Amino acid sequence: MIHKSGFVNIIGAPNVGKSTLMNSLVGEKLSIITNKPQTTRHRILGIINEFNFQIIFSDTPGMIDPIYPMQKIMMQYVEKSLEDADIILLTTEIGKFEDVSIFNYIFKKKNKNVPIIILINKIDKIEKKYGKCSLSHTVNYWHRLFPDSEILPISALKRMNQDLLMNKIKSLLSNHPPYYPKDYLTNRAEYFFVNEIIREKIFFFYQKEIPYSVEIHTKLFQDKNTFIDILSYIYVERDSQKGILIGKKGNAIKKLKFFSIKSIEFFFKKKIKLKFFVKVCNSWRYDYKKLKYFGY
Ligand SMILES: Nc1nc2c(ncn2[C@@H]2O[C@H](COP(=O)(O)OP(=O)(O)O)[C@@H](O)[C@H]2O)c(=O)[nH]1
Ligand SMILES: [Mg+2]
Repeated sequence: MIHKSGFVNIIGAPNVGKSTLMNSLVGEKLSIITNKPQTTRHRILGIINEFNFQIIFSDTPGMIDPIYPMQKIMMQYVEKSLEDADIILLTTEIGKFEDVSIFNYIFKKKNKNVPIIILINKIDKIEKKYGKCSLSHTVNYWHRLFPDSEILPISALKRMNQDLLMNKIKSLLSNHPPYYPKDYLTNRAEYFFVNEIIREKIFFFYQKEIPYSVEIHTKLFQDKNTFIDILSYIYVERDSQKGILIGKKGNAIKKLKFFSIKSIEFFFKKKIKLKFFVKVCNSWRYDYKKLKYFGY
């Protein structure tokens, strides 16, 4: 039997729908999604296994010009995923015309023969907001930048053209044995998803710099048969942020806990006991040592 396998890496600007796309392709919510940029901080693998193929998707942080150390590390993940890709899904959205310097960068970093598929996402918005001509505008713009690449309009949210995309990917895969055991869905451990789910809730419930200043570190994840016992530390960068996170009479953190539990229970399909500790870790985003401690 011929087995095909390969790394399909999703890259693109912040907020274009990379995480939504990976989750919808894999059929599991592995990556968190918010309407704010720079939600995804790590590279996350999502694996599809069939008897004759294995596709390893990578969701990556949005491409930006990095300013502080955490962003620099985030961009190293993007760089790495340009280097090890077998297929690149360069994702953008309808009506978006990005800076050309990004593409020069992609060409410089990627391997010569690696095909790029350009995905123009969010085409479900055509009728409502943009009108049909905007799609042809966007397609033309990308075609000029990448004349050799296939361009596919999709909607990750509404799963439009997903079959077309999957067929295209399969046709480009090379013969190769599986890279991961065939029951693997991701490269991440359970506590990683706990961290990410809590972080997603923080993006929803808190404003301004709070979500960007927060890091979660799950110290305990113990499956006790009838429930899972979890202890998560929430780190903020300053004392004042600790107050905001906890809120008046602890109301804010109670709400955070309630909705985190709901989502974690949904993810693991099991009852959860969750405990939070809020701690201050001064300016951790700017400190390579602390970033390393947090797994960056
Ligand atoms: N209308 C529409 N919205 C989408 C689509 N895909 C993603 N979004 C929204 O775009 C926002 C950013 O999505 P996300 O997957 O987090 O983008 P990422 O930063 O590129 O990973 C979220 O509010 C998504 O719900 C789509 O196909 N159509
Ligand atoms: Mg993302």
